[in-house]
Amino acid sequence: MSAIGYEAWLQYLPLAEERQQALSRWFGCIIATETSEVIATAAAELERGLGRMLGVTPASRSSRDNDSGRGCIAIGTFSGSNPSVTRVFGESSARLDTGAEGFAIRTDEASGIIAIGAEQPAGVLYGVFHLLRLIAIGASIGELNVVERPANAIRMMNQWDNIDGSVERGYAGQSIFYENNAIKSDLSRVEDYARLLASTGLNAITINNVNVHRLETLFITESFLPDIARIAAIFRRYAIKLFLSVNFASPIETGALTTADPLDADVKAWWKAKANELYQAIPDFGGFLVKADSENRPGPFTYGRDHADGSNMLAEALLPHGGLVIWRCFVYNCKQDWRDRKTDRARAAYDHFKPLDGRFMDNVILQIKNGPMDFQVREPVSPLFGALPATNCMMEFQIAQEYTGQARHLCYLVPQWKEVLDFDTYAKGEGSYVKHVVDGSVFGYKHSGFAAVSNIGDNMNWTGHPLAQANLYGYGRLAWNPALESDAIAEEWTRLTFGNDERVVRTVIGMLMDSWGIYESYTAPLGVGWMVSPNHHYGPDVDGYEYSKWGTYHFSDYKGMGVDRTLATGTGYAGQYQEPNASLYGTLETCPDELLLFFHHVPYTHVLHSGKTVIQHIYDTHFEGVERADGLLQRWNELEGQVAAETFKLAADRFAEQAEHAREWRDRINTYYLRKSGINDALGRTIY
Ligand code: GCV
Repeated sequence: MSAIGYEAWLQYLPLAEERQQALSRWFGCIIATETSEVIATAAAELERGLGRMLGVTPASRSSRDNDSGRGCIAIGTFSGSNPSVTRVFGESSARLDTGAEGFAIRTDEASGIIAIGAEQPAGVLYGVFHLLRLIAIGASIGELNVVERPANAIRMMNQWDNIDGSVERGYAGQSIFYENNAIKSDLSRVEDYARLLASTGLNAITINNVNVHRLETLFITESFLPDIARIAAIFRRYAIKLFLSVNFASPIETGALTTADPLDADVKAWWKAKANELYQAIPDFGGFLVKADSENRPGPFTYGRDHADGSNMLAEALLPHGGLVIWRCFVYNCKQDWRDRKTDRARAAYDHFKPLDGRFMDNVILQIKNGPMDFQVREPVSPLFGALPATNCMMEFQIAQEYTGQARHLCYLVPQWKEVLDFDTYAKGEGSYVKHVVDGSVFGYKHSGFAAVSNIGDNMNWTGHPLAQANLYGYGRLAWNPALESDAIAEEWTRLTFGNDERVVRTVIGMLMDSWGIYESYTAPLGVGWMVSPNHHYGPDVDGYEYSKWGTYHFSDYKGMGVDRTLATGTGYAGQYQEPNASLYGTLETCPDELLLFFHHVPYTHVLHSGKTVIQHIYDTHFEGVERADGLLQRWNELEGQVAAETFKLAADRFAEQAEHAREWRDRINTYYLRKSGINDALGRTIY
């Protein structure tokens, strides 16, 4: 029993004695002959992991000098200097489909070697984490013949950390990178974070908030670059490339120029010089992430230029160095008039970027949020996926639970992300799934992949809610392989974190898998979204954003609710999808229940496919949601004594808060709709 905390899923709990003995015959020594620092990281991880699980640390060898009398584990690149790796994979390594970053693991009974081989050191590191994971979850390793390669080339984390130590939408404490307007001098925690990320297969990180404020604008200047280079060096040891969010108005805000016009010759020259300086400090620098013309951030619109002009200018500067520009599509009018029912925030990303398809340079990638609004508990998939055949695209998820309970409610998001990834865009006929748009295969993108907003902070358990670690872990695993099932990922995480006690494992997986549905049932109904308190976004406030400028409305009146986004009578958003999705969503009769109010304004008496009226659905789900939130607390309480006391208490307090808070959601929403509609609950339950 150990606390879910700092070690997260890399606890390497000691195995049962019998298994330790059975395994020890394979681990007489660790043979790593190459000098690469990533391979050194991999070898150190093997020592640590095997040492803890087996109770004895295998000796390290830099050549095949096996005096242990037992088998050994050999790690290295296929073309490297490790003869044991070559012996096991032989000529066949050329035919192993590992790609640049994948790996192969093979057990060779004849030589007594388990070999981990890869094209590149990064693959060796991923292979080591994979083998340690197999051992920890109880898999057999006697006849391993594994070949894995990541589906996505870019597997990135986005930190929304600020130099003052705060984290935008952070629910797990302060930044691990910054404090008091400086980069921390002790970065040991950053190293431990790099290790966690690499263990799930991530290979890129942006270390500052996309809202780049005054001091963070200076990250690309000599005031900060030496410290940024220190951070890059840490991530490099874990095969993770460092990116920075940059301020589009940097030429002005650093005091160099009076314009940031992307077509201005001085501006172009300034960014080119900047890129040279950056690559001198960090030779493997990844590139820029840019939020422009969005939520009051500067951008090319100021100069009458468009987003292709803006991103291409930066891309030209980075091109000679192999750098990338990741340009966010979260661009919409945040000063909308709520009286105007034709302007639709959901349309904005597509309306801005679809006409620009084909105009972006090869080293620009558009980063698109999974839905058209903003990380709601339920929204449709962004219609931009599949609509940009000639522009590199990548996915943006949010691991931080901004609208899904803020690490106080349990909401395992992997099933939601899976639904997005498995959505068929029909971009090139049936089977053009989002996961294949973002892995680049549908349109043959040059660069593509995944990004997500992190959910970590300096809380000792990283994520605030101990079970929110499952989202961090699950994101990395999905970025590596979107075909993994949600429950399989939940099971891996649970076993790695809690050990292999079947009762604990089954209970935790069940709770994780039910949690998204539970959260959805007591919050905003049928895909309409929001209904949260303005600004901090925690807790219910049905009309909190109803008369605001943010473009997030539910339009409830005494007769009905929902947003008419049809082509015929509404904003036309449904028409941004390709057929058959456009008709599916645009037609009242075929629109799936869970998204009904996203696409249609209907009377409260409208009958859903489920057979219930909208109003009765609202009442029923909100009453059930509270019961099921109570159920989470009860299920957790049954694990008392089975889970480390500290973890048990931390989570129990949060489950109690969730159950209590679910009541607040239920009563506010049910009361609001009873008062608006005047229609009583068919079951006569208490509504205020
Ligand atoms: C980083 C939402 C969030 C903002 C966030 C923004 C974005 O609006 O509430 O905090 O800003 O999305 O993704 O840029």
